[in-house]
Amino acid sequence: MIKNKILVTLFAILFSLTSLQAEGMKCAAGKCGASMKSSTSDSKLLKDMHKKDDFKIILESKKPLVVGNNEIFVTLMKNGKKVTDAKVKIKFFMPEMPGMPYMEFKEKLKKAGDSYKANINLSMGGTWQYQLKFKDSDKKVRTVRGSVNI
Ligand SMILES: [Cu+2]
Repeated sequence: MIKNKILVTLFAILFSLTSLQAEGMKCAAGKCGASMKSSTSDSKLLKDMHKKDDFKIILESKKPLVVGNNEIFVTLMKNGKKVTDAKVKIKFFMPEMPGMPYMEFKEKLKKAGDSYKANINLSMGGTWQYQLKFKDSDKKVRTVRGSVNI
């Protein structure tokens, strides 16, 4: 049991380090996720933009994020065109903290017009990290990471 706990903690640390690194790289390239958040960030509206290979990935919510259920939308663009036939999934997770186990919520997104939609349940306030994976017709799985605060 203790061994399991240590493993989970190690994974949590690894995940945080990986996302920190990704964040740093984005910022270094002058495409800092934070700077792209508009002045609405106070109201906790999600609006994150990522770039990966030829893809531009936009995550957004139409309502402020809350503890509980949230609808989020993902739009994939490739060379300025919307990609509407990809497989997209997302995982929100919070590392283990004192008195609180590791938590995660996973969901496959469904098509919603030219975008994709997911219903995400965030069970507590704080910082949630996310990992979005998508697979286009070239079958390659691409991953982007970020975080939200609620
Ligand atoms: Cu927590």
